[in-house]
Amino acid sequence: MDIRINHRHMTRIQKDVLIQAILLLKNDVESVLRPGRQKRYDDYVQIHRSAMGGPGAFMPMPHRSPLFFPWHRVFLRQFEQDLQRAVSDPSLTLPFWDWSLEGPSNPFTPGFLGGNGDSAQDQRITSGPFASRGGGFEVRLWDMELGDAGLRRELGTEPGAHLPNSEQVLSALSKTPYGPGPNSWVNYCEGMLHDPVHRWVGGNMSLPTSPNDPVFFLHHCYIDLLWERWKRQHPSSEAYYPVSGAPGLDREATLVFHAPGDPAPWPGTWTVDQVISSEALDYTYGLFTSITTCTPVPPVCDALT
Ligand SMILES: [Cu+2]
Repeated sequence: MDIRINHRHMTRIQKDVLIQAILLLKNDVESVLRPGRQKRYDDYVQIHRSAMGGPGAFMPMPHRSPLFFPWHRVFLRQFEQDLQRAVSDPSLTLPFWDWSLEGPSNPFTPGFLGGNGDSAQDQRITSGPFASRGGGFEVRLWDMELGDAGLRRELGTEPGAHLPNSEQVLSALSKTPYGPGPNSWVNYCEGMLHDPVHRWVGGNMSLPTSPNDPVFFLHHCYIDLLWERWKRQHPSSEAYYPVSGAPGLDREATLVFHAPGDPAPWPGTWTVDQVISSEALDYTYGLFTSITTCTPVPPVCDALT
């Protein structure tokens, strides 16, 4: 069982292996969707873009829909397993970014995901392993074709964008049922927790091609954790809705990662029902196990509970 942890509990070696794996997917591992024209990392950008609309969009859509949690769960797990294969290290796991914590939770450091964009360079980031100059991660922006180079961020500048605080997270977690309706768990979490973080990071994270920024995966990992936490908090609520009778959206629906006639990005298919438990995909989160991954710094450990 793979155990995902908060990025700030990762060792230096774990961070280095994660960065190395991301760079391998970006620069070396061949694409499945468009071999010879992009790399494996770009496949994930392409898949996510097609999940947001436009030509070749997947139907039904996994955004603004009950499919939001299950679809992203499979997407992240496939990426995580590609990372593991890239470095032949099955102990590698995706870390999560708990953006409701301040200070040392910030993953935008030169030694990890790199910093903010430079306004003098069209918001391109200039530090860390994914910087446009001196980094190893040339973001040839995948839109419909590979385009402009350089990863962009504009931290905290979009009006109204914010990082939700812990009270807002707790308030969201109190919402039932799973769906439907604007005040349901899935819609409230997507709109009130997930969306503002994309907009707060800004740059590439504000676009349908948001996985161009590796922080996408740490952000969504925390969103995935919150679904697990919500299920534990509301054991008598259905973990997913609609339960049945809504083709394409109910528990029997097969999650869609490619348009009909296009190549599949990976072998195998999953129904919603098969991914409602993270353990069924062979991973869990450190804070739901007895395994303590916490370094003995009291504020950090407190934040885990
Ligand atoms: Cu998404």
